[in-house]
Amino acid sequence: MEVQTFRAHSMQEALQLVRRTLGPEAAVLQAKEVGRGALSWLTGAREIEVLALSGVHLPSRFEDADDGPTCVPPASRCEKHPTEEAAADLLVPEASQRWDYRAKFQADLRCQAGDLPSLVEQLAAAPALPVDRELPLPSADLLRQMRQAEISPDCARDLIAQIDSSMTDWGLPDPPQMLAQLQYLLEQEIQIAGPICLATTRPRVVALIGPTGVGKTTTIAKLAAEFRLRKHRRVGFITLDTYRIAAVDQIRAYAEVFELPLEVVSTPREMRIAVERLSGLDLILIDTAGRSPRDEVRLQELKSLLGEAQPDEVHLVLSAASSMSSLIHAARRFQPVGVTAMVLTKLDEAPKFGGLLSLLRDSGLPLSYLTDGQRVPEDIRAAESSRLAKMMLGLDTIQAES
Ligand SMILES: Nc1nc2c(ncn2[C@@H]2O[C@H](COP(=O)(O)OP(=O)(O)OP(=O)(O)O)[C@@H](O)[C@H]2O)c(=O)[nH]1
Ligand SMILES: [Mg+2]
Repeated sequence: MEVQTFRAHSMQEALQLVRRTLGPEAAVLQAKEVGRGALSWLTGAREIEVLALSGVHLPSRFEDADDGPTCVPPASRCEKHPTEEAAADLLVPEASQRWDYRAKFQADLRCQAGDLPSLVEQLAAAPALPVDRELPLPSADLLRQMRQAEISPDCARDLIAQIDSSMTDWGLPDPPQMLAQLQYLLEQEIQIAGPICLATTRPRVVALIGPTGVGKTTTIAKLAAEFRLRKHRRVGFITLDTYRIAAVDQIRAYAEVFELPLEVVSTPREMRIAVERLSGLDLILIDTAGRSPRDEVRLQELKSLLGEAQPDEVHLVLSAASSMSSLIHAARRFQPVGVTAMVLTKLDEAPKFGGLLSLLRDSGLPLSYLTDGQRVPEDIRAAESSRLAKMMLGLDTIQAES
């Protein structure tokens, strides 16, 4: 008795194949839909796979109990773990030693119906996209690793496809080589704006914008400390944040600590005057009020106020700890304000970084700085693609500072 596997385009074809090969008495053990070809996970091609064997007689469950054959009943989940009710249903008259297949079928149905709620729960709890069993093992492992790092299913599949096509001439796929290739592809995708580069003849005007509470003012303080204390450049602040109580006090405190001039502006005219006043400096950092990405009116207002300052760089500040959908939405909404680069803050609060790939792809923005803590000036660094690629894959983490 040998179990054989048959594959065909349809169930009908598969059964014909079984009959032709094993004869009319062949019994089908299992039939399922599977992917067709090595790249089925990409192409979506499907076919039917049937497991069949000959040389045994498997009775039909629909045979009449009186006429049915005397045989050992097929094993079922209900028999292994019978509930009291199902066990009662499965009782067979010992004298006849016959199996009541009709009763057994009904018991099985009841058992399976009882399983339905837990199956539904399992499906709901299952990851959105199970690892494709049809993938060759190294690719499946890589896909699993990307999903654990929270790289979106679309991005992960796309990266696997790129790896497959780039490695076709390399012989058998080698897992470390594939991981290195994945890291390389990610590094290529991460665009880097580079840190703020000061001009020699006039001040560099740099504005930070973004949603509320993402760390704009703190990042401005970190940048000011870097240029003022470490690079000994002349730095000044302009703040547009006259909306939030204590917002001006917050930046004024930093201005006093670093001994920097501060201009508070709330109208386009005041903005022109403030920029003029600070024109002898090397760097003018503009702090802005946090804005809801949904508030179109405030975003327009921000755009027109910033327009008066004619900034060289507008950095969109986003917290890496926010949900990916809100980050993508915020980036889309703020971009028309004239964003030139993106700062990612609160990396220390984000559990995983793989999702950031979707944000970078969607926005197309280059990264300027990454911040990973509240300490001024320590917790900031210029964005670097190789480290971020490792972080996205879960191969590097942010060490929590005490
Ligand atoms: N963990 C962590 N906290 C940060 C980071 N950057 C800023 N924060 C904290 O985030 C909070 C808000 O920071 P702010 O700089 O006031 O944020 P903001 O974007 O200026 O806020 P609004 O002006 O109100 O829109 C503060 O408690 C900061 O200390 C960071 O990289 N990591
Ligand atoms: Mg602020």
